[in-house]
Amino acid sequence: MAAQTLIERLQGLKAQVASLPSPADERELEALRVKYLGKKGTVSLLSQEMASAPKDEKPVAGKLLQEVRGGLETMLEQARVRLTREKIQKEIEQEFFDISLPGSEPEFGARHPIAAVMDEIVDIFTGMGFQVEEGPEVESDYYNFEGLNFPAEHPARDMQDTFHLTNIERLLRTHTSPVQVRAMQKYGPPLSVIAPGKVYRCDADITHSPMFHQIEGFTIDKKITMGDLKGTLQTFIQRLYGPKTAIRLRPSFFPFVEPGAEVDVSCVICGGKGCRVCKHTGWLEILGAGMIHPNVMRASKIDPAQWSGFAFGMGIERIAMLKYGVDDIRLFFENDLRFLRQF
Ligand code: FA5
Repeated sequence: MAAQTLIERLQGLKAQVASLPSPADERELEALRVKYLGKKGTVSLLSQEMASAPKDEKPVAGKLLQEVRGGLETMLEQARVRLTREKIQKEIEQEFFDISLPGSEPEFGARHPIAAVMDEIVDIFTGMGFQVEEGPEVESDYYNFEGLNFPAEHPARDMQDTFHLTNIERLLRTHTSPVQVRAMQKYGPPLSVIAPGKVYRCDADITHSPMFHQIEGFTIDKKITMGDLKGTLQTFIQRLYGPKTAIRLRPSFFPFVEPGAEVDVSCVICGGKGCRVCKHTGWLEILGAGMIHPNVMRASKIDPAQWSGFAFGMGIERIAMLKYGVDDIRLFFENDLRFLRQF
């Protein structure tokens, strides 16, 4: 029998492909693809033969080859779509989803009570026109003490037990007051600043923590008096604890203010009648304050003959303890969820 021509073989292949059963699964699909369209597949081998086919056969053979390849590709693609659909359908039928089962409730986080109280206080002061400033927690001796009128060797330095770093000039700031000097030097007067942040002291018991938070505030302008200080603090306290809360100022000493004062609020627990929390005095001490010392102004090249200002600083944990009736400061830092979930 004479050898078949390329055209005859292509016609045979075309008939064979037309009667191929559609593949039953993905393995069969892949086997068909390799058998006909793979690198060494029938279609590829026949297309290589095209080069040596007689010239007059080439147009017919080329057309046949295209029809065979096109037909195969269409058939395989349709099979792939059908198999994928069947697979998904099977999965849907097999999967059992009980819509009556209760869902798992997502856990929601919340602001830490200290962060929430800080935000509330900062909000009250920004509402009165104060701008927010921050300073570094690793501070120089100059900003933490010297520039605040604590000369070297001055006994007032012992009022705040300091964590010194290996370099004697560097320390963990013991209060937010250094931001006073930094902000005065940066902006000059007139100026109203509120400075929240972390501070550190070598101190630990149920009302003292080695790391705690303070908020500093100060205003410098022409003719600022103690009356402005008292009015500002009274407005702040009444917004924080309610309109019936009273404040009183008692003389006190801080090197960077003159005169200096401790500020008490009428007890937020008993309303001033006297209870265990206020030790039956009716008052709670919450912050230090005073008129900015002329030496602090001079350190920032501000002329105390022209400008005057008040400053105050408060411990946030103490304010939060009073606000929420918490009697041990350590609870704020243990991060026990049973405690934190109560806020
Ligand atoms: C100061 O730190 C002054 N810088 C405040 C000030 C600013 C006075 C501006 C005048 C003008 P004092 O050392 O009293 O002051 O601390 C202020 C508050 O920080 C205290 O009333 C207390 O609430 C809080 N505090 C102090 N030490 C601790 C501690 N170890 N743990 C938690 N809170 C503390």
